[in-house]
Amino acid sequence: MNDTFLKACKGEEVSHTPVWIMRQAGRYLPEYRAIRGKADFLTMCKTPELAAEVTIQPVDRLNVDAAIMFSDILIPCEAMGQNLSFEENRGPMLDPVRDKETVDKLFVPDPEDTMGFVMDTIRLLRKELAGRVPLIGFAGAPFTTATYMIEGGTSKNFLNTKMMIYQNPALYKSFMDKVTATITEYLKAQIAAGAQAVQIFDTWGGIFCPADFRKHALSYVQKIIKDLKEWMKGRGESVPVIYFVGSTAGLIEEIKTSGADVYGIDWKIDLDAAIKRLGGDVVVQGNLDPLSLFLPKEKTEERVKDVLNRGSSARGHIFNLGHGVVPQTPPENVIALVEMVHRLSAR
Ligand code: 1CP
Repeated sequence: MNDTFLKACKGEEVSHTPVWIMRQAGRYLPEYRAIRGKADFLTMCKTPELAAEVTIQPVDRLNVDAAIMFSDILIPCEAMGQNLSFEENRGPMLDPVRDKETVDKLFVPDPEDTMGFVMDTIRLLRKELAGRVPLIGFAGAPFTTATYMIEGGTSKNFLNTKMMIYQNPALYKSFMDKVTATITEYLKAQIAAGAQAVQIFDTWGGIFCPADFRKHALSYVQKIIKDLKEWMKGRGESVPVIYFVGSTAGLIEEIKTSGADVYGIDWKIDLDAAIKRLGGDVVVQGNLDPLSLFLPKEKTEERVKDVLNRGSSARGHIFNLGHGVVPQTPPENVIALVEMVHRLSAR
């Protein structure tokens, strides 16, 4: 049983720095593309056997210290009553939520009834992994999830989202209350099904100035984490919560108040500087630039050493990229990265 990841989340001593890779199950792996060639993305998410298979692929191939269940942050949007599809090469498409009538039609779903396939995937994975590595569950943060729901897909400047926030704050709040309740119940269901850590992805949190981030994004994350912690306490459990925000550098003092056990840091700030601003006695995850995997191997290794050195000033460090691995990355470079982290951090 490899528990270095869970130990590091708790700030306990470990024999090496654990490493996993955001988006480790995905298109850069030929074995993922082979399955994806036969099934569309949503079918893969909704078929526990397929979702479990692609979750385990990077564990086999890369020797990472944690598995992250294969799914997507937009699954709860469909469960709330919104139309969701993934168009080839266009990414996610949703019917935009922009007025009160549409918000009123959304509901807070029972996760087992509407997203039971996710919990089935988790239960299957716990059996198949059999303690080999811990399993991470996840959800999008309310704000990041809401941007897709409001824009109807991905966005460059989030105009419709900010228009709703600035012009109709009451509507935004009532919408976010529903999204927040949905994600809270969804994460509880994942933990009850066997997720051993959960990560909240706030990929787009960095599009705000800090004051707006606190009010319109962070406050909802704080509520989720507080609810989760109280609920876990009642069950005698303490599953680590990781909070990842894109464009972390401008928001370090903010994420410090999130209540998370582990802070995900992107690559646009030196890890030791982030740790210092977080107060030092913290657990961090990150933060190699994903495109460092295109450098010559010895240059990548220099950067890995540098991240490990900087990370050593924290109570705990989980090695990861500063964001997801890109589809063009050669798998052998990702394998080499994991090997480097293990070798260079061996105590
Ligand atoms: O065509 C395909 O095969 C689909 C590509 C794909 C994949 C592999 C999508 C569509 N989602 C996923 C899986 C996924 N998404 C995981 C799997 C677990 C793992 O990490 O291995 C996870 C954790 C996510 C989370 C996710 N989805 C985020 C947050 C993390 C991040 O990368 O910032 C976001 C923003 C999404 C939305 C989404 N889903 C898919 C795409 C292409 C996108 C991004 C669209 C955009 O750029 O706005």
